[in-house]
Amino acid sequence: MMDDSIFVAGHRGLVGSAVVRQLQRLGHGHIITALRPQLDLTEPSDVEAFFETHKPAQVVLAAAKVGGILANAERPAEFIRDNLAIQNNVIDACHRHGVRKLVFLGSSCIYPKFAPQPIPESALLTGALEPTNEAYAIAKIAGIKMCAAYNRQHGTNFLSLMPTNLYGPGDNYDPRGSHVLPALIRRAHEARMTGQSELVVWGSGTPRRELMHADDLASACVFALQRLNARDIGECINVGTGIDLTIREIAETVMHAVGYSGRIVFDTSKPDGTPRKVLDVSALRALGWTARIALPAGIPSAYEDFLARHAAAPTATHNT
Ligand code: GFB
Repeated sequence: MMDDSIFVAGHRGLVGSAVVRQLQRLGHGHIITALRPQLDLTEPSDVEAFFETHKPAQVVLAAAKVGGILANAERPAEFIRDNLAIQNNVIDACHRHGVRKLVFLGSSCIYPKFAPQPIPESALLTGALEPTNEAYAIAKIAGIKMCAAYNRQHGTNFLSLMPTNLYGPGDNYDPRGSHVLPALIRRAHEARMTGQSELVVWGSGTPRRELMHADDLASACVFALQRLNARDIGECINVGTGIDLTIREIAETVMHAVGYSGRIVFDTSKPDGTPRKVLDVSALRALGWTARIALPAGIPSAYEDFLARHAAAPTATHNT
């Protein structure tokens, strides 16, 4: 694997940048990346020309249109259109250009809103989805099924990894578009800097979320590149910590890391989303991989990244 060329699609995003860092740490010498002006992954002809030129041996598809609960709820058309286009183009190109292994990344929101907890992979397509992110989830489910169909019909080795909610360096801190952890880091920071007595937290504070550092997902991606094959797993495999907290507890953990000690107030005009979605991570653990970065240890590095790079300029949500 270390000699293969690896195309990391979405290398400027939270996940892709972590995968590149991990590969570089391991001394991998042939990492292929492309910036959006040179390669628009939603354009079939761009993707075709890129694969023809670079002929990657392996691919990590970390490019996706992603966002938090509000972005998903407000712009479902963009989430389903862009994600279907990106994955259709890349998955098909991987087959036509003989890519040895593809790691496709989905999300824990592919599972039904009221799935058994912790959620096993077998819960896929057993119930209705959470409405706030249904469009995104349908696109990701289509990606899983497309990889499985190609494996079945063409004998490809396309693996679908389903990570839980992620955070870390390179995150999106846009107040309306971001996921909960970067949103709270930013808001707690601003509350501290401006001496506010209250921190606004969306929803009721009772939903539970499992949060994993992007470096842990990157380590799982490298593990998959090195050690996993599609025939050894089902149609998808969960990647998470197996531990979740309430939104209130997550807010308190962020406040501690940021050094802010005001009062939490809940804005119940904002959606709660799925009540709980902690992943059953026993399948990947049995194959030899576990997450290592506990939330209290991971948040300070995310906060440092926010201070260094994002305090003034929010990143775009489209990570291609
Ligand atoms: O990370 P998040 O936006 O998305 O988290 P999901 C939403 C939860 O955090 C809800 C609460 O319970 C919100 O009420 N929350 C509290 C906040 N304060 C905030 C805040 O300031 N910003 C945000 N964003 N939430 C995502 C999907 O669902 O899960 C994506 O939207 C993706 O498609 C991801 O699948 C894994 O966890 O609800």
